[in-house]
Amino acid sequence: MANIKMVLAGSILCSAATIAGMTAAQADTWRYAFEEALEEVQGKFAQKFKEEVEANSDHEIQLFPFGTLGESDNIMEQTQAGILQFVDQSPGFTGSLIPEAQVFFVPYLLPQDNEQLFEFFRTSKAINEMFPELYAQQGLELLTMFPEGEVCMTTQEPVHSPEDLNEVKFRVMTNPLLVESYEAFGAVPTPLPWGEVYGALQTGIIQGQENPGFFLESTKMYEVTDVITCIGHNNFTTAVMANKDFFDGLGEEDQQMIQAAIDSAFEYILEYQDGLQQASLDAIKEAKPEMEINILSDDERQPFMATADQVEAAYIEMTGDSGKKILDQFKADLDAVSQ
Ligand code: 6CS
Repeated sequence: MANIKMVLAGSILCSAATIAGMTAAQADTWRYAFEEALEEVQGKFAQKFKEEVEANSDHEIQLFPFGTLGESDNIMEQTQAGILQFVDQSPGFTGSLIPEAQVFFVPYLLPQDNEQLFEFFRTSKAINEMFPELYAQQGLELLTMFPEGEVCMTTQEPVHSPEDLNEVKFRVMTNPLLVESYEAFGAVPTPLPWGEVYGALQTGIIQGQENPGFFLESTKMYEVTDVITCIGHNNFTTAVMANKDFFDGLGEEDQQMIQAAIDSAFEYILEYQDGLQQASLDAIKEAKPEMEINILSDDERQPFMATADQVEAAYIEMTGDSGKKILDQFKADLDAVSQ
């Protein structure tokens, strides 16, 4: 009898230990790197995602802001290698890995109205159904794409037409279509990773660059340039993805919890951007009153808009049938939200 009791007690202890062990093994720490600082848009998104994951599971998210693990290309490589579980990398850089992602750099393709733009990101088949397949081929589970704000140029001299960009060495993110686009705008495009931009402007290696308003302010681009020019040609897009082997290896419950956290961070980050562009431009003006900020008129924008067909043709040449399908779907999705 005593033996049976001991065996029973032993097996209960074993089961308890197994359950405890299982729970402990399930509470993982996941690493998430992004291309911006903690208080910039990608960092705000990441903080919200972390908050949601940690509130709804036993998992922990460790955040790695820009600079802590290298440049954008480095964090992408680390994610593909499985060292990181999550990464935020913008198509501006992913375009060299997934050429179709360059569709975001056909000028004047995205709507300038925020409500339309946000609805496009929510509903687009190209973004939510077609891009995930292309990212999967690179070992990445595409979780979401979202806009970060209207892109404006900062330069040393005023820009009112493509002629004003003549001979201007203009930094672009490292993808070939952005090079095409700024060539068509009349500049001398210079692809550089982000970490080199401030220094290159300071030393005169380049004389211009483009970024959304919040980033122009937070990274103090106004200290090394004198003019901001907004021509409405683009909104900065970024993407969050997971290492695909890691994601596929998770249980359905964790996968759903991650997607719900992403969805909630997506809505949060759109709301966060309400009024952000104007507030950032105002803050720049306050920090440097002599900064010239020019929002070009419709007439002044015309010659920039006229380059769109040429850049679109270059995109199709670079990406073939696959890129054309994405572009066609993109346009159909845009049509749907403009109704
Ligand atoms: O221009 C860039 O390279 C950077 N711009 C933004 C808004 N986010 C990250 C990216 O590295």
